[in-house]
Amino acid sequence: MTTIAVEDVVFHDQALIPVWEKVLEGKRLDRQDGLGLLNTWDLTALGKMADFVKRRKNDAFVYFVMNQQINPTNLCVLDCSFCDFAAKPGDAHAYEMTMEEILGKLSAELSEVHIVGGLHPKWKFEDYLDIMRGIHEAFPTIQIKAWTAVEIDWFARIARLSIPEVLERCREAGLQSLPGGGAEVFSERVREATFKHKMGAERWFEVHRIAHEMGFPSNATLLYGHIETYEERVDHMIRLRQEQDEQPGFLSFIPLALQPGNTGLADRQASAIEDLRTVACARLLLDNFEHIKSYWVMLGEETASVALNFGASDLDGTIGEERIAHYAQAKSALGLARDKLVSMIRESGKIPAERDALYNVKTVFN
Ligand code: V47
Repeated sequence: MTTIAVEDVVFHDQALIPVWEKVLEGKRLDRQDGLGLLNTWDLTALGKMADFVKRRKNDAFVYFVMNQQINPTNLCVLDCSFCDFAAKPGDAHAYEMTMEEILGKLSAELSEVHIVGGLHPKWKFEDYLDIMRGIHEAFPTIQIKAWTAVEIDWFARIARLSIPEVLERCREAGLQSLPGGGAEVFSERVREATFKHKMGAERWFEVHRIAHEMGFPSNATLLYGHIETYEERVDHMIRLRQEQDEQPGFLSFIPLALQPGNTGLADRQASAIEDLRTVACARLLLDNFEHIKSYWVMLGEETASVALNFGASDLDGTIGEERIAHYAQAKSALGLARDKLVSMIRESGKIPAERDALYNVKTVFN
């Protein structure tokens, strides 16, 4: 374990000192502490604090996975204002992937396929199961991380099944874990204003709790950089921490920076400073989460690399091709090669570790 003496961190923002003392004593941070972290301009001290906690948890390792994202359709019955990806029947950008197209994007060297898409107005639960079955049959070694809580809830409604029944059918089709999307911001105010036809926090937590009870690990996200307040960001993280105490099962937390595109929700993407504060705050508040992801697709490669010294311990993966952020005009590449991820991690002074979807380490690049 790496240790840092108190005097190793020079504080220009004196308000951070009591927070740092708590960190050193291993005490849990509270809402006020979280707000102090999000409001600080003392980025150097903040980064050191978050990196200290990151090292205490996972030493100098930063993880990544050889993965491919599949967004099988963008047809969606919802109308969330932050989403440029969703389409209605007849829209020029509406699409549905065939099984052949999906399989054509996969190869046996991948460890994970991450599947998430729209709530298609016509597809049946069987159609979604067929996607997993088809992948699992063709590539049995690729682990399937699929469907947000919103989709699981949708399957339950269209198939008239309970959540445990839906998840059991998904397990039979090859599902191994759930991604963390659909969480957005657990604030009723934000939900009313930006995604009022989508499930709220209670149902999101219910689906994840059932998944965890049934042995499916999952992730959790936060969509930030739009109309949410710092208080709402912090409350979101604290609520996740509480759930992880009660029913553990979250593998990683992923702050998602809004890609404004044509959403009209923000004039510009959150700044790099804002991104780094959010990642660091998450690392320091979420003491029971093993990993904070630096999602390069939405942060951009540069900020994502810097975030590896602000508490992040995971870069997600090669991705292959992602459409949700890119329909909202994300400037990042569509996919990155393994070598690129390794060099981004090395350049940050960390040790690259290739993992599978469940964080089993495959190769350490010393
Ligand atoms: O739930 C939609 C978000 C999420 C935009 O679990 C947007 O490992 C930014 O959940 N700008 C889906 N974000 C993606 C997701 C995810 C991503 C990476 C890793 C994992 C994981 C999960 O994307 C949605 C929504 O919150 N989203 N539109 C946008 N314009």
